Amino acid sequence: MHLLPNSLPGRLCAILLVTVFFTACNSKDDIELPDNNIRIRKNAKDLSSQEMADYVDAILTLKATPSPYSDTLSYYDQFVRWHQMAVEKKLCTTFGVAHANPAFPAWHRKLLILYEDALREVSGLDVALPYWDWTDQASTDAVFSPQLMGGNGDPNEEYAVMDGPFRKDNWTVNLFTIRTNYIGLNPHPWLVRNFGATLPGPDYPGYPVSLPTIADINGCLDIETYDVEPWGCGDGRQQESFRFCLEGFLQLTCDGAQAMHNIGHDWVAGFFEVPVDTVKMLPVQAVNSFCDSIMTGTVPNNIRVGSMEPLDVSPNDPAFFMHHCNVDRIWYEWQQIPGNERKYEPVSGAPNGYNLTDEMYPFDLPQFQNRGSMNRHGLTPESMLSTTDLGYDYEL
Ligand SMILES: [Cu+2]
Repeated sequence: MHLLPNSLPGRLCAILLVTVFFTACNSKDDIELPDNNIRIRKNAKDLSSQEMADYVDAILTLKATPSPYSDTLSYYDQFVRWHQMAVEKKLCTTFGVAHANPAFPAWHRKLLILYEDALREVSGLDVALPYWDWTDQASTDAVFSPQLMGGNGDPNEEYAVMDGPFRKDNWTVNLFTIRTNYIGLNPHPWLVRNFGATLPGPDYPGYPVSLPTIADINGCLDIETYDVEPWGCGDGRQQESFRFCLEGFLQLTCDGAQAMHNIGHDWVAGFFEVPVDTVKMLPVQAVNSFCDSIMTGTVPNNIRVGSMEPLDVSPNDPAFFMHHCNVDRIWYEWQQIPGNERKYEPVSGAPNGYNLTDEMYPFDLPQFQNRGSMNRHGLTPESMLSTTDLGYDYEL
């Protein structure tokens, strides 16, 4: 257990804390959380109206609170940035820790537990993350109701979200994609959604988009192996690795048709066309802060995508966290099968960030070690294997 904070003031504060028997100690290393009971993450449709209101209010408070990890971001946007940093690293190194590799479920479990802790910290309420069961229409209806995430975008407003707590005039998007094939396709500083909409052709996305079914999920749960080499995006071996199956890449190249987690992003975001200008393709560029390089490319200037589509900044839409809570729940369900409890491959020998005891980027960066709360739950895939150790369970 690493309970002592890293900084000297933090350590003095911790010693003082013990000395004066829990007299208030206001170091930023010690966040106050409502209680230490095990939290139950429920299906969104089973939340009471009060639980829905508390969850939404906590998210809005998080957006209005400065990040304790950065001088320039809100606490909510810090989560978007962490996700983007993981993608930036992958764009520069051909591997990263968050996607298309064995740590995908563990990396996102880490992001979610930090997010849940942050919501509890800023609200003072014992908030548990609710999940969106893609196969349950009542769950979909609850998630995208005005009481939770708000609904589909308005076709007359380029599919801007116009209802609910995260509507256009009440929620600002501050971080934009650096993925070369998406820069310019989601320029809106508000949320955009066009549920289930697809476009033909090889890109954006070029395949039908529908939510995963119970059979799809059971197909993944039946797979006994956690992951297999080459530790990337499925290569026609979707049924050989639980992680391939859950993440939802169907091909080694990561292109083409998608399933499960990946297609959930596609479904919420949607794809659409806007009137064509005389210039057909737009040159685009953005800076990748991981390798300090300029990402360049060209994109069709008449294609737009919703906020959940550009992978790096997809947490801009708070529905991201309800989607990923369901991904986490499916991993949890798989872990309940006898023999699967602590399964994880690879233990060692793969690129750094993939292995059981590797620390996960960017949570391991020194600049994010200023609070004990970053390390409370550990930084490795191994430390993410038991939800009970992390303080929560799922109501299935
Ligand atoms: Cu992700």
